[in-house]
Amino acid sequence: MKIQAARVIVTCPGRNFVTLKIETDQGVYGIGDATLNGRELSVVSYLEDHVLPCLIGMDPRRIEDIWQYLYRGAYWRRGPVTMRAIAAVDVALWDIKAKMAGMPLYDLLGGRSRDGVMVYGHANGSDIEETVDAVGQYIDLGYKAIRAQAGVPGIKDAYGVGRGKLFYEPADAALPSVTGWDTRKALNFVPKLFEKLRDTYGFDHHLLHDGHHRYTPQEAANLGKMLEPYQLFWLEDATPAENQEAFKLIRQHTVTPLAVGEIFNTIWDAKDLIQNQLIDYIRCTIVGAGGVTHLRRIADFAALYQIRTGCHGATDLSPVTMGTALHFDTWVPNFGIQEYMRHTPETDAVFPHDYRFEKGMLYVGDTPGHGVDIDEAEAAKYPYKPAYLPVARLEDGTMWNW
Ligand code: CS2
Ligand code: MG
Repeated sequence: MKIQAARVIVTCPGRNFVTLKIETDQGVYGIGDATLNGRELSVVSYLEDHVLPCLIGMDPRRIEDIWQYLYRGAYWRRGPVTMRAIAAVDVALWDIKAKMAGMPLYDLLGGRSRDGVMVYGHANGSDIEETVDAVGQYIDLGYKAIRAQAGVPGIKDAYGVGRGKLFYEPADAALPSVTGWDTRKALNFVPKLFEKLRDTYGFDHHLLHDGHHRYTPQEAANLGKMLEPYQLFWLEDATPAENQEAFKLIRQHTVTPLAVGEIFNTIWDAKDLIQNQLIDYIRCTIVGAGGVTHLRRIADFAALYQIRTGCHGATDLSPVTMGTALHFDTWVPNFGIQEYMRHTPETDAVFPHDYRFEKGMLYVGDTPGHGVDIDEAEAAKYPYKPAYLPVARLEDGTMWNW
């Protein structure tokens, strides 16, 4: 069996997605996601110019060997571009293997560990009142877990506040827009949001919050401590994690569970955090961290330390990643939660899929493979449009972490 052709498809049904399609000489094809928000075309070039020519003629059944070939063989290891290109190939190959086996991917991975996958949605508003209403809407839709973010008085376009209900799309301008940040204001405000949420809805639902890399370790420790009475499911990206040791300080001061990893690319980004038990949830996902082959390695390592998964699932992760992640979540023994931001109807039409939402859970279907396809005629209707994530500056103009 041989890989006969491989193509990259770029489409923008409301936002940009980069998709890889690998075709075999036996008529079976596989689909992988290679989207890197705001830097999409760099992965297109990496794949088209440097990866796809090597793949032609290879045996698509040798997933592990092809993964190692692309990882070790590049000599230049890791990084978001390389690892997304590897992820796209890896996911397309798992799709092919599962289709050939006539099995849904979760079966090939080892079978079901659970019936459905608990997800969390994003509730946001321009102030506390709007966010409280938005959380109520998610509760009405049956969600068991909800992430809450609100506009902070005095901060221009605080992180996580969208324009519409149920959808949130930060990459929204042809050049990065400038947002603001002020840690003092946020620290005074965020605990009040969660106090109001617990007063209004009680403690039956899981509540989550994303710090989006904005706090120093000391500030993050302070926030975690102040949030303890509200029993969060997790506080995410409380401080940047390039220096994994930074989490030690947070950990020493608070029992609020910590989650990190949406921008990690390999197990090496998480090694110290995991083996020192500095986090509770690892947020790497399929497209960001080298596909099923590598994410499985990270999850198994995390399981040794009772750390659970919490795959990133924002809208910049295409339905191909979402579908594959759901198969992974259905199998992985140390599953925690799955982030789920709904895609627009245009995106859903480009990527027909068989997963479905019911009462706060997502369920994978039984179609052989990962259950997500691409309608190329639909995709062709939406050409690429440059769109960047915002940047953040402090009041005095200093660049900060968006
Ligand atoms: C976020 C994302 O979903 C999350 O937790 O941190 O919205 C993130 O900002 C985007 O995926 C960036 O592309
Ligand atoms: Mg996040």
